[in-house]
Formats: sequence, C-alpha cells, structure tokens
Amino acid sequence: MKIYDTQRAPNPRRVRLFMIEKGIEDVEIVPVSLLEGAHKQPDYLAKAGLANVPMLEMDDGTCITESLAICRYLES
Ligand SMILES: N[C@@H](CCC(=O)N[C@@H](CS)C(=O)NCC(=O)O)C(=O)O
Repeated sequence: MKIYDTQRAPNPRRVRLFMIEKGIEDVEIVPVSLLEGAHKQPDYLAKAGLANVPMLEMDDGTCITESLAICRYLES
C-alpha cells in the first residue's frame, strides 16, 4: 500500500498522525508537491479522481481519497 502525502496540509497530517499513533509502518509514503501541482497531473487524477491529498492506494490499485476513510481502512 502507498499513502500519497504532503507535509504542510491538515488532512494528510491527520492520516500521518493516525499512523504514528497506531504504529502503522508498513505503508510506503509517496510525497506529493501541491506547490508544483503534482496532484493535478493526469496520472494522479487517473488514480484519485480528485486533485486532493491524502490518497491511499491499495495493492490491487483501489484508491481512497478521504482521510477519515483512509484511517478507518488502516485500522481495520
Ligand atoms: N475530504 C478530503 C479533503 C482533502 C483535502 O482537502 N486535501 C487538501 C489538503 S488538506 C488538498 O489536497 N488540497 C488541494 C489543493 O489545495 O489544491 C479529506 O478529508 O481527506
């Protein structure tokens, strides 16, 4: 699994803090630069559907872009 993450935004931070609190370390972190518009590139939009971070990409290619849903999935 991968988390598409950016450092200076509240919703990705929520997921990052949740992962720290739960001790979840086996998820690859993929940095996304909002300043450079990486979340608006066609390859990102094709996965996410929305120009938003965070995004969780599962091994089967399924993607989730809601931070609370990502936290609930990781917990389960
Ligand atoms: N409902 C989403 C909202 C995600 C969201 O708004 N992310 C912001 C960063 S906190 C974003 O990606 N903004 C893109 C932009 O400003 O272009 C969630 O809860 O994760």
